[in-house]
Amino acid sequence: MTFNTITTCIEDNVGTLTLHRPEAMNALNQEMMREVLQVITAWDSDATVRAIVLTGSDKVFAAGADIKEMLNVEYLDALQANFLNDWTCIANCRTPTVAAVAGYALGGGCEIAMMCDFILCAENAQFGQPEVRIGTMPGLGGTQRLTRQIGKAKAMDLCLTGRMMGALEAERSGLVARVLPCSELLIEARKVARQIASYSAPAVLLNRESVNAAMNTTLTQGLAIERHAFYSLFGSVDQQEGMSAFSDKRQPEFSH
Ligand code: DAK
Repeated sequence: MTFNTITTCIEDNVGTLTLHRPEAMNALNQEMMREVLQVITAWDSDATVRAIVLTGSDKVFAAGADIKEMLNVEYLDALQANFLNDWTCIANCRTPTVAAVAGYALGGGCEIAMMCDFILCAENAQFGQPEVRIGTMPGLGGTQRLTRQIGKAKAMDLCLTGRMMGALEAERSGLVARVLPCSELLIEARKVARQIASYSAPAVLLNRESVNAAMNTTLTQGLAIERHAFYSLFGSVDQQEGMSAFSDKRQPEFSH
């Protein structure tokens, strides 16, 4: 597959999708959205792709939705076309996703990074929801996911001032899982993704669904979901293999 706004590769069961519009700070235009949707949909139905890394360049992950493309959009057009909604394919994808963020992740850029299962970032990363500065607001989860991930005080601070948050503050606040030297970001993100891809796919799936349930349910409901997911893995060949391998002091061979 060849694309105009992204590049892709699959290696060791890991798909890497790189946003690539260097002339526009990787602004998220509709062509990019269609290309990302096409790739994520294909990889999500390909059992050999067991983890996905979403990244940009070493200067910018994405500077938000394409402002020039939005200049002339009117209310009814946006409403009826479900404008920009296809970006949610990242959040809805069932394959584990790791965002590898270097440089700016602003507006929609920050929002698609937050749609991934977790974010690794480089020391030069800058996160922000600057939409208020151009008379608008986040529309792809910024007010919701950010508030759940870093709490109301910081979410309000970012959304109402439009300021940027650096890598260390993002890590302290719980927005990112790890901060890495710029030169190691992609190498490490792929290593992490390969590690996830090496584990039993059903176990990864249920771990993921259970953690996600914690974001959307009460504690009682979440604990019940976790308990049933845990029990269900007794029905998995890979669980037997994993536990046998531990007892036999050998590496497990998962069949997924
Ligand atoms: N859109 C279009 N072009 C952009 C852009 C953007 N978001 N960001 C940068 N560019 C373009 C610049 O216009 C410039 O193009 P030329 O003038 O060279 O043609 C080129 O990229 C280089 O940018 P700068 O010259 O500005 O570079 P600097 O290093 O000086 O500054 C910057 C980098 C990232 C700090 C700055 O470019 C910037 O502030 N960019 C805008 C950031 C921003 O406001 N982002 C939020 C956009 S609104 C929804 C889904 C999504 C959304 C909403 C709803 N639904 C599903 C309903 C999302 C909304 C947004 O993200």
